[in-house]
Amino acid sequence: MADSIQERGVLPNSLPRPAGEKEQLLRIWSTPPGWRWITAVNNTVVGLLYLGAAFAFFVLAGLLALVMRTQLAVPDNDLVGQDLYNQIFTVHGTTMMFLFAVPAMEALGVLLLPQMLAARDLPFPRLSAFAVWAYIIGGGVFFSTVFYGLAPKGGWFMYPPLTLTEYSPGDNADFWLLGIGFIEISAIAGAIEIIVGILRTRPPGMSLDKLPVFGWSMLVFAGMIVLAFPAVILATMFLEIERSFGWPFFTAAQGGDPLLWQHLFWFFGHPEVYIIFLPAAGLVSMIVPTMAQTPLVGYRLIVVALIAAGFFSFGLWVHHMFATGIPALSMAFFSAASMAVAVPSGIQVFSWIATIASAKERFRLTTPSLFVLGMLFIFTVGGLTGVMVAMVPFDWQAHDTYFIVAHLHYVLIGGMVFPLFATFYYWAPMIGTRRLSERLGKWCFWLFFIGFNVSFMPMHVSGLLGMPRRVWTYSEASGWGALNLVSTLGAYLIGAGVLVFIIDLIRNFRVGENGEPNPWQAGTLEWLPTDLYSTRSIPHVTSREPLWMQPGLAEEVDAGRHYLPNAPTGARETIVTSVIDARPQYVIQMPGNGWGHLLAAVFTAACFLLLTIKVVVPALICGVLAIACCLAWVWELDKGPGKGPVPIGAGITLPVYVTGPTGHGWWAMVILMGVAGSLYLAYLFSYFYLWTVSPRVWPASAQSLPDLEWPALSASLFIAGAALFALAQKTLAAPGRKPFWTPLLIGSGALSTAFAVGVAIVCHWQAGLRPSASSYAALVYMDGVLTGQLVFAVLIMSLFVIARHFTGKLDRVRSATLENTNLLVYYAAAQGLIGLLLVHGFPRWLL
Ligand code: HEM
Ligand SMILES: [Cu+2]
Repeated sequence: MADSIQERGVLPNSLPRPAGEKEQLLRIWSTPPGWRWITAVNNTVVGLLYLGAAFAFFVLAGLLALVMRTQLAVPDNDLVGQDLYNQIFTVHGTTMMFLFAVPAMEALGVLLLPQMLAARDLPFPRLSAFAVWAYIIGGGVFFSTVFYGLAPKGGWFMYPPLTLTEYSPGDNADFWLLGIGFIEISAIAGAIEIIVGILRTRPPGMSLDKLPVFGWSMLVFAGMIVLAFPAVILATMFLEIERSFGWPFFTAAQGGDPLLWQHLFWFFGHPEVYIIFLPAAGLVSMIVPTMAQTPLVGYRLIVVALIAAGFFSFGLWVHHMFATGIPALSMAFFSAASMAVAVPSGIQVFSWIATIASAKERFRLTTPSLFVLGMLFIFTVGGLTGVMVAMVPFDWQAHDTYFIVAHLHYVLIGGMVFPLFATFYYWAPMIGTRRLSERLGKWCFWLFFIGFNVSFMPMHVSGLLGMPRRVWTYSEASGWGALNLVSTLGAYLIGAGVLVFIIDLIRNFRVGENGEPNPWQAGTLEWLPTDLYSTRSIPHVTSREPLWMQPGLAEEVDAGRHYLPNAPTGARETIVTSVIDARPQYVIQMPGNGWGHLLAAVFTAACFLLLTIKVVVPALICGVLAIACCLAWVWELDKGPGKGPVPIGAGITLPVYVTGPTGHGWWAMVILMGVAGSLYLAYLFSYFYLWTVSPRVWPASAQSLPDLEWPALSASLFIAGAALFALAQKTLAAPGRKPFWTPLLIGSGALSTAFAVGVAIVCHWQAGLRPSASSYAALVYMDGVLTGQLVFAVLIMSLFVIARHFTGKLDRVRSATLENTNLLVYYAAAQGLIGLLLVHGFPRWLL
């Protein structure tokens, strides 16, 4: 199709564009003036806010790092006491990992992807705006706990039993648990937006094979978030429930196991490192070709390496547990696997070097290039120490010493912070009117690079000399004083480098209309001339570097000569294309600015934070308000087919409303089910894991279990519920008609599903099982909790769909809302049935 459009000479469209078109686009996509910009949902505004917030958290956590380094500069220092030091390193680590690194990458996704895909926006702008506000509010409150002595002290990985109520009384640990659980939900919301955006809003012609590498890396990134974050969400649920209600998941005396936390945490925590690193690698793969003015060497190999690294990183979590006394065989396996994962990273490093070597003229040593080269050096050193600690005997030596602190900062700062600074310098002219200063940029780089090595290189040595991590002070006699002083001086050099960057930013960066459209002569679409509406028209893409291969494209696009040069429905919209080969499928109508998502974020954050300090009733009120705001916001989403098919240029006419598997909403729902599914898999893992650890608390005979009639009843109710919803879908009539049995079927389906969960829980209570009795009992009730929360969502969505029925917004054509509800119902029923099989069948059928 790509060629035929060009051959037919349809694009670029040579007819003059009608007057006023551009003004209309500007009006539709405008951001409200003054302080009301906070209601904006446009990715350009929200993405910048997101990135700004993430960077602010980097600076804040960096200041805490300086406090730590100052404390450690000389032996026997008493600048901060032990308790405060514990809070500071916990908040530093947690903020860097959860409030800076992951959000910064999501922010770049929200900010850069629409431009790289020449989409007017990603498909769920309000969802991203919601996620951003939730993160800013929740993160801000979490960070501020360090000023009130309320901050957690258990380290960023919060190992129990240290973090159980016995050893961590007070609310400090709860702030970590609820704060982080909540921020992860916002990360997942962002990941859904990114996946659907990359798969469905690419410009016509940009088949997956032509997707910019950053797009690929974000796809892997978001997919990994969907798979990995639920494990830690489940772990935080376990720990919070154990702290609040005493269900023993981690207390060994009652059949729990602190190692369960470690498994769940590192099943997330190891991939987390790649979640942070892979998008950064994607960014480097965009910058290097531009600076070398030549296509990336081995595009396909890089894509395979990204996917492979993402995939294998899930198999490596146990290497964080070599010192816990796990079986030797599994140590051998995970040790080998950990060394093997160096291969995909190596492929990427070699491909960048090859690209630099094959530069047409000379590789341009700009500030972004310097940061990329700095990254190559630092990250490689971190990778080498990584291979060292992947070896079990060495790990036993170095575990929990400053060697690990050095290693992890080499990997994280080399792998992520340097690419991020390269990104700032490289993409600033795309967003603002000016480039950042090359002169100040070089100062920033050298201060940062030298400071980093001065600070962290000596930590390898102090670690090997035995200095443990997470100590607030050490004695003169240890002989670590000189090394620590050097480390501290280095840290201040880093601080100076960051300061230079901030000064540069203030002096040279202005947000607004584009100045130089393509200052680095890059080949990808984000360097097309843009405005608030993104590009003036959406180009037809025929190569991986369209700006290099399709001369004149920028002018054509800016003159409105490609797709969708106007706003045919009079509102925000963009083209949705097919997943593999990006054929235009329909025009998506997108929401504009509004308050709903913002208030929803405020109330959600308030609900979680009030729960943390156990102010239950106001928390519940905020919860209800949050749900109400969400409903008000989604009410407008299903706009219906009212506007009819519209022409988008090149003789193509597209519908503005689709349902079923073509629709973007359906995709989001399916990914959400993936999230729920990985959460449940983590639960299944926990169930069998604790059974193998402490079979003694598992029932010894079928007598202590409820009779089989109960699960049978529950199962039939689940099945009936799903069937009633399926039937309701069938009763949908032609527009304008409202058959009375539709709401009846939906309502009874929802009740049936709710009773199913109720029966499953009640029968255990009847049989005398109490959740705080043993880890077995706690897990049984946990199944009810997990399916129960899905059913809670089903109940709310059912009321919503019924309301739509009565207001005439639900019929055979306009059925997306019910369709999505049904997907959730089917999923909930399936999970419910698996749960019944698990808790009633196992270990009954083994007895
Ligand atoms: C910018 C300069 C930075 C400096 C000077 C610095 C310094 C430190 C120091 C001294 C510790 C050790 C605390 C202890 O064990 O007593 C630490 C821990 C840590 N840092 Fe950094 N850091 C920096 C940046 C980062 C970045 C960018 C990240 C992640 C993206 C990060 C993640 C962590 C983590 C996860 C820990 C472990 C916390 C724990 O043990 O619970 N740091 N940092
Ligand atoms: Cu790891």
